[in-house]
Amino acid sequence: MEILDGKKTSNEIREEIKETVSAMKDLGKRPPHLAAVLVGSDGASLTYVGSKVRSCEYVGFDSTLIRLESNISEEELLKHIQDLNQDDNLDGYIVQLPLPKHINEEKILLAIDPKKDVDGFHPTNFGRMSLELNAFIPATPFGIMQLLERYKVSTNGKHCVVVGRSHIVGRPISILMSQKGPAGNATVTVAHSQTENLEKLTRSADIVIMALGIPEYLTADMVKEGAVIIDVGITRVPDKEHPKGYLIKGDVAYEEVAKKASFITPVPGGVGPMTIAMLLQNTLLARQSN
Ligand code: BQF
Repeated sequence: MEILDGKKTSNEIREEIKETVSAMKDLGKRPPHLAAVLVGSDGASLTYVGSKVRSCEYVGFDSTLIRLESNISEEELLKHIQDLNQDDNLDGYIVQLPLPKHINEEKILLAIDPKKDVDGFHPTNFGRMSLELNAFIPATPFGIMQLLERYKVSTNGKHCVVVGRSHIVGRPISILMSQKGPAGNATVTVAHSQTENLEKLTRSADIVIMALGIPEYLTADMVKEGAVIIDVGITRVPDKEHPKGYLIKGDVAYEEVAKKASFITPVPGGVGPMTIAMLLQNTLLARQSN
């Protein structure tokens, strides 16, 4: 069993980006600039945005955090989006999800200029990715592809079962894994809450990608000997023993599944840190196309 170390790999990618930025600055060019919009003060969202901003600083990017009250109207938020679209000093920006319930996420994502949509959530980027055109690829699927590629995990002709069909992880990773190219060429099945006989499906898989959000759902009896296991889950489970008051659990019963796996991502330290690194990569790409 080999651990797909997302912490180590994301640090390597960050170093690569840092060197590129340093070379840009040496040539007198402006560094990449990322902005993040955070509406409200959900604990997890604050943590995520915080690590994005800190990562920007680490690699030498400019960053701007725009914090807005949770009761902001959709109309007001759209005004901020228009300003960001028109800001020539900004290469890309993200709107941290989830948004408060009174705001229509789809409407907000549609308003983002696809050229600045470094999260890759705009339909234009989703469509372009699906058609194998240049596009911003959503950071989590992009991170999973990088892990598979850098660890030379063989995906060619393999059966990949993706559990979960979200627009941000499950659906896009299913598309990428079936496309031509490195970490692609897999035969992909998308499973979800309505799938019948899921255990039979996951047992037949060479690669299982869990993006369900149910802690420790995938158990050892559900996987084939030698399978590759990618765990996208990150659920905060209350735990009094822990200083923060919670523990982070993946969708995989790690200890038992690891014994059967050829490769496995840990939680924390697997897919999560890769997500941050690929957001930086997308921002660098946005800067390079300006
Ligand atoms: C780790 C996210 C659900 C909903 C909105 C490192 C992150 C997570 C875990 C992180 C996530 C999840 C992010 C670890 C960003 C990934 O060490 O395991 C980093 O910051 N993520 C987000 O911005 O929004 C989310 C999950």
